[in-house]
Amino acid sequence: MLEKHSKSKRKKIGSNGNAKAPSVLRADCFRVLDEANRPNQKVEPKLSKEVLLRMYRQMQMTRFYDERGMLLQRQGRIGFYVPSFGQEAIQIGTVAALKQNDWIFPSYREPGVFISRGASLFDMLCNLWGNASDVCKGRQMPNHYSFSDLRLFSVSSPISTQVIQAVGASLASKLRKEKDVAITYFGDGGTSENDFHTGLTFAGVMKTPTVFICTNNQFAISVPTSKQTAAERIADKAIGYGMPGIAVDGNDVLAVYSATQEAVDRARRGEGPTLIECVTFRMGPHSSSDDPTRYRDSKMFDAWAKRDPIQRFRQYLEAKKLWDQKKQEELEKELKAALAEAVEKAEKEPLPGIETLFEDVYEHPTAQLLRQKEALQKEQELRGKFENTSEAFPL
Ligand SMILES: Cc1ncc(C[n+]2csc(CCOP(=O)(O)OP(=O)(O)O)c2C)c(N)n1
Repeated sequence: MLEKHSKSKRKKIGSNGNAKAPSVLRADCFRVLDEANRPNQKVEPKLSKEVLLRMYRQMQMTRFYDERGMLLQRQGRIGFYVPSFGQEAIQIGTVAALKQNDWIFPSYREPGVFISRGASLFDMLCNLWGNASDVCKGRQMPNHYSFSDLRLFSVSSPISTQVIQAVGASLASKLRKEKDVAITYFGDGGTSENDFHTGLTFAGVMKTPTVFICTNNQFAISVPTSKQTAAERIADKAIGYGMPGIAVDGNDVLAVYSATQEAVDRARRGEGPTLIECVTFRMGPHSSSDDPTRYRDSKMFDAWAKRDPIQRFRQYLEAKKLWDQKKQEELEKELKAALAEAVEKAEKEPLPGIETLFEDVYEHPTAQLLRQKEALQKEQELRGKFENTSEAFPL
């Protein structure tokens, strides 16, 4: 598949020849589902019923989690949220192609990667509140989850930092003769960062077992991809790094799965890295602080709304007689109840104690830190003594 979609053959391949309706997706993207959501049987992955239904469930949970995250922020219950509306197929399709021991280096817009790897909703929500049960004790930004036991590396805010981290981890895996692959996720904006160039150069030269997933959602906050690069497509950049590159319909979970599976298999066989560009559209704001109506034409949104990855996959499952309205209603009820329970529990958690400011960095705190801790404790005692009196903060 990777060879078939290489640049030289791109014009001949078209869109697998099976798309009848016009698409907002470029014709050179690899896809399994056509615009009427019918599979191209020549490239349809052979997945069991259990796997297909699990993927659907995880996509749906990701959507509900994002909806809840945005609502919690709008209600003033959490401070900030980064939704991934419309990008569910990329998150779930890629993780489905991994083994549990493979390393994952996500960006901040991948709740579905955490959900499908097996992170608990409660633990994820504790990060949104930055409470005492949050593994980072509120020191990370919201949406910056971290699950070392699941080989889910903590999210970095500076974009594309995770690219070089993934290359390092996969090089270590190669040197130790382990078979674990590393996968990393970044946006179209992230490809303009030096870390992208450094990471892919190094991966190509060292033939590391790395899979690079570029989620091309067509915007880096308000900057369109056309201002990010003059390249015809981001996948073409792979040629310069000496690795295969493929552009995939990012709203087609089966296409994302197949392309990732092929790249993961190559990496595990010792044949080196792959760059996969998943073409999609950011259906929501950049974050809860953003208003995309100020810089985006609503027509773009409307066109991509017709390609909702969850609806498309649902139609595919229904055609296979694996899904129906009754099952949908049961699933929605079950997932929303699980989410509501986790929200209720996470919201009740206390905030981290102020003493935690001094913990977890040094095994033996420095004298200066100890002095600061003592000063803070004295201050707190004073505040307690003068609480609710004007003497606490004399003007
Ligand atoms: C090195 C760096 N520069 C700038 C920023 C500010 N910033 C945060 S998100 C973002 C846009 C990133 O866009 P993209 O990589 O396309 O990913 P997306 O947000 O669309 O998922 C920018 C510029 C940052 N976090 N790090």
